Amino acid sequence: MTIDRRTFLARASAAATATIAAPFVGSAHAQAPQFSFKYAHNAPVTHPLHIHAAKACEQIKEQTKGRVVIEVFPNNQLGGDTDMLSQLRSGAIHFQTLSPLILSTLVPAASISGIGFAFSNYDQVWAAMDGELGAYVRSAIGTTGLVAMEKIYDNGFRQITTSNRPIKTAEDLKGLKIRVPVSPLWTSLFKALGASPTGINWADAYVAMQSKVVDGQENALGIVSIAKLYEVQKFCSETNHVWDGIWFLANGKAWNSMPADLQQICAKNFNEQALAQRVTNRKLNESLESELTAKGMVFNRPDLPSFKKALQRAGFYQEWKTKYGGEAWALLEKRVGALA
Ligand code: X2X
Repeated sequence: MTIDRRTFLARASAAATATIAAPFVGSAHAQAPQFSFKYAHNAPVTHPLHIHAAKACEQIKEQTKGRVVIEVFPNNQLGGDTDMLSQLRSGAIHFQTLSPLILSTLVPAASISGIGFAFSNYDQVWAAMDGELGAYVRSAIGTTGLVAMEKIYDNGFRQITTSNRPIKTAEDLKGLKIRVPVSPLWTSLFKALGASPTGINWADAYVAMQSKVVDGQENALGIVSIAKLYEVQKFCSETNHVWDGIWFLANGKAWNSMPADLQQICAKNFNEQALAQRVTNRKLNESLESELTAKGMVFNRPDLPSFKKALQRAGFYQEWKTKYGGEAWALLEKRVGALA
């Protein structure tokens, strides 16, 4: 039997409703939770994002003595990233973890942390995201009815993989059919580099590579390994072209339905696990080159200045500086130096 996506989603959401109702019909001793929330995300269950976020949810249940119960739907069970974002806005789900670049389809300012070749190391990243730039973006998120937790999780520095050729200089990107997440900035970045990008949700990315709709993609090595992209990709070029984070987002109405003491317990656990996840995730990303080489991937270290020069020539930085505005751009450049 085959199940189409719509049927699958309908079943998944019926199952979700049933699970949420369960405590009410359970043993006489079981306290019904006061707040039953759904949290959905795109990561496989072995990814550090899931492991740490699920731990935060368990601890929240424990520390609120069962008053707040958050059920986790990993691995795109409730749809792709942009579908989940719609559900988060409507209140069909209550929490989502999401890349700032994809969030920019709703909050344009959010993608600023993903400007190509901006951050060169994690010290710069955390100084910006735990500092003024992060605060600027969180306040923009707040104006849309969503709430972002203070500490952003780490997806990592992204690398380009392809099935057909190593990317050694910006020239090698010319005409490359590459999958990028659904985000105007990502599409703009790869167009400016001469590639031919297509925005595809992560939920559909593997199939796009397998069926050769695209020849390449870009992601941190943790995802490349966990999603077994080595089955459909051969070359890995260590461009580190974009640092990508993962905001922990709440539907504002659901969040504000909780009294302050419960909000505090939730925020504390989400933020503490973010700090722990940053460590786990970085170790994972930095440890995978030899494992992926053993699986058949061929690594190379590209000529990075050629990419930044190509972007400057294409007017990429100037264009995005105008879009974000001088205030936001100054907060970024304060941490990474002059870009344009
Ligand atoms: O969609 C992607 O490539 C991923 C998994 O890295 C994100 O979550 C942005």
